[in-house]
Amino acid sequence: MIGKIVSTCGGVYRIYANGVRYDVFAKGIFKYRHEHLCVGDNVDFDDEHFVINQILERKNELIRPKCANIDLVLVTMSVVEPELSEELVYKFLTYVLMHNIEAKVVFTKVDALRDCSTIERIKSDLAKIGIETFFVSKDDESSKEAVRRLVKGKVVLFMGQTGVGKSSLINAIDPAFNRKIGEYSNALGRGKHQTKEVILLPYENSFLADTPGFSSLDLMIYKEDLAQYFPGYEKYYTQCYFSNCLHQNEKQCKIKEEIEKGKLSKEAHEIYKKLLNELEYRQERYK
Ligand SMILES: Nc1nc2c(ncn2[C@@H]2O[C@H](COP(=O)(O)OP(=O)(O)O)[C@@H](O)[C@H]2O)c(=O)[nH]1
Ligand SMILES: [Mg+2]
Ligand SMILES: [Zn+2]
Repeated sequence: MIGKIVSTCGGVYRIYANGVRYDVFAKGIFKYRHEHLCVGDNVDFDDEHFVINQILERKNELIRPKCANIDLVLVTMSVVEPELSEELVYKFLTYVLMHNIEAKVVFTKVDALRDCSTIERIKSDLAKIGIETFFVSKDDESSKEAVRRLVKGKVVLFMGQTGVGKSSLINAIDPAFNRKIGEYSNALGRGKHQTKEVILLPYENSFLADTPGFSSLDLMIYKEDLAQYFPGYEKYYTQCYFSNCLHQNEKQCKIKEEIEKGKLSKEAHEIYKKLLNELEYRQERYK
């Protein structure tokens, strides 16, 4: 039978197939071959002996949070607490885009937003490069409907820091999920971790992935990835004079030209330069 791994716990895999959940083990052969099963995997399993026989080919796979076969990532960012970080939005987006997965941005807690000017500018910058943004609040009916439409028929992963309201949003889609909500802790300066690992929640003909909060430091992005996949840059980067252009002071840099023309955002490029300084070159990985 074919099913999807929706969660794992202590070597037991929970599989969802045709509306039924099965708890199954993996054959030893996976360990032997160093094949790692993960949430999101589509597998062929034996529903009499409860073992997984085979992993079906993955269309994509993220390492953090660990999940396979994602159709859409909703980069989730609070506009109040934890404080809105435009830098983090771009970092998350780069990470998702470099895995060739579609991304949209959901700004949460708009009920608590006082000044809209920054958020409007970010929204228009993202619109320029074809990234859709949504503004939601967990108790607002039209927000709930918008998110329900967004997730229809897809495997959707909510990515974002602890405390931005990922679990709240999932509960807003359907209260029956009853996801634990973490109190945002001012003392710790971050939300308490309530979601320990990725879990896929079947919803109508979709799957919603609730994920543990993680810090941006967990993301492995190298300078070369950033130069190619920074949101909006992939379309142009092959047109730079140097094939390994980092879009700094190189001659005939297409990215800089597009910024001059107003096609790409200046503010975003400042973030790009800041991130570039923080990241490592890929070759350093092998030291
Ligand atoms: N004001 C406001 N608070 C929210 C909203 N959504 C979530 N929160 C609060 O933010 C905190 C963290 O929410 P949670 O869903 O656990 O975040 P997660 O860690 O991303 O899953 C909780 O105290 C929620 O009550 C919202 O739309 N508006
Ligand atoms: Mg949560
Ligand atoms: Zn360039």
